[in-house]
Amino acid sequence: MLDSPEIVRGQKTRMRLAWLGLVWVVLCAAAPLAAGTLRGRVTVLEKDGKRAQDTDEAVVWVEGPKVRMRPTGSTVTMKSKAFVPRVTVVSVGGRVEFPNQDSIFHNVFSVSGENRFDLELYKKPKSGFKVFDEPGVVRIYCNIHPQMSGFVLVRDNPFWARVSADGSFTIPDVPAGAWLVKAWHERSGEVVKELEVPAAGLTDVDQKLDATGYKQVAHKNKFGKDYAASGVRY
Ligand SMILES: [Cu+2]
Repeated sequence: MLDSPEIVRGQKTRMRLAWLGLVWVVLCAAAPLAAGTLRGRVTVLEKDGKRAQDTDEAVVWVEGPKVRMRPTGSTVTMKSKAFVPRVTVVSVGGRVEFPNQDSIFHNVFSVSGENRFDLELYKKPKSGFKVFDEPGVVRIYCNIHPQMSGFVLVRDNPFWARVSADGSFTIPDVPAGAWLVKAWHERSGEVVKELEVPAAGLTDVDQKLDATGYKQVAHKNKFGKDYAASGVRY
């Protein structure tokens, strides 16, 4: 028995839909996420009008894109009464180890908002760690030696880069979209640019950081007191 014209039409429509569905699935699997590379240059300007010698301690990052990522940590060594490296970048959930390689006590701590912590006193060969759960700029100090200071930058996506000594930076695979691009150096603070990042990326993301107004001020110890007044000696 022959099918009626309505049944044939219905079968054809179903087949066409099935084909369209298949084409859609193949296209989705084949098309990479639209993402491009951000390139640019950071200039840190000092009081004397010259460029900073430590431009490589500046960091550029993209705020906005949400991606799943495995936490990445780092190590900051306390060595010769200094944090090495002075500036570290980790992801949210990243663990930072703080080994003390000096034969004297150090006490790394921070009072930076939700990321505050205090690892108390230890010396070589002991180590301590902190897991950073909030994005932001975390200032780290030693409660014994006021001259020891450093920074942990906690980011909630992988789209960041340390700036090279010549000021250049490259952030690959930034998803296309409208994002905030921030550049930071400890003596200038942040500058923000709102950028529309196309799938082809951008090559001229230049940022000027003004460190001309920077003044070094004494910070407090973990008790919120002046170091000299605390009476702590080790
Ligand atoms: Cu110390």
